[in-house]
Amino acid sequence: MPDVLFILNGPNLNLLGEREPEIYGHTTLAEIEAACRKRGEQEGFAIEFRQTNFEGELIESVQEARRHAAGIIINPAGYSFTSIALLDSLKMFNGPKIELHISNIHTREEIYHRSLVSRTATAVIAGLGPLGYEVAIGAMRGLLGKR
Ligand code: CA2
Repeated sequence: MPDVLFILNGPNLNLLGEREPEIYGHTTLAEIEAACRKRGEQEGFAIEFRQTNFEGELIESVQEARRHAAGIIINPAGYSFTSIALLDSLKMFNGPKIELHISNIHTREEIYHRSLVSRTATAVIAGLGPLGYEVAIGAMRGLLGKR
């Protein structure tokens, strides 16, 4: 049975490719999901890819990951900076957790500089654009060991 990776996406990421291409590019979330599935297959992972605009739903996915996933890749979007509840849920996940941002949050306005989620993340990827997702999947293979 392949290891399962949960790839979780927070609010507004369903609009990727439609607005603010100068920050987030032209790639849609569906295209990112397709690339993740392809890379996941190459790395021997089963991919569970989700997006939600609801904080509680994101937390429920993290809780579900405790039972089913070897690792979590999460783009918490706006909840990165506000949600202690999301931070608490991630703290209870024992496997590797990669926090991912498409943009480089540190070159943006100050409100995007202090991610709460980073306090529990194994690693943080920011600024690689959609490629960051594939880099994170490759890194998970290293963190979890060989197939
Ligand atoms: O760069 C990222 O991936 C972010 O997590 C995206 C979040 C932002 O709050 C973080 O600071 C960085 C915002 C996602 C908003 O998504 C949009 C998608 C299309 C158009 C406009 C916003």
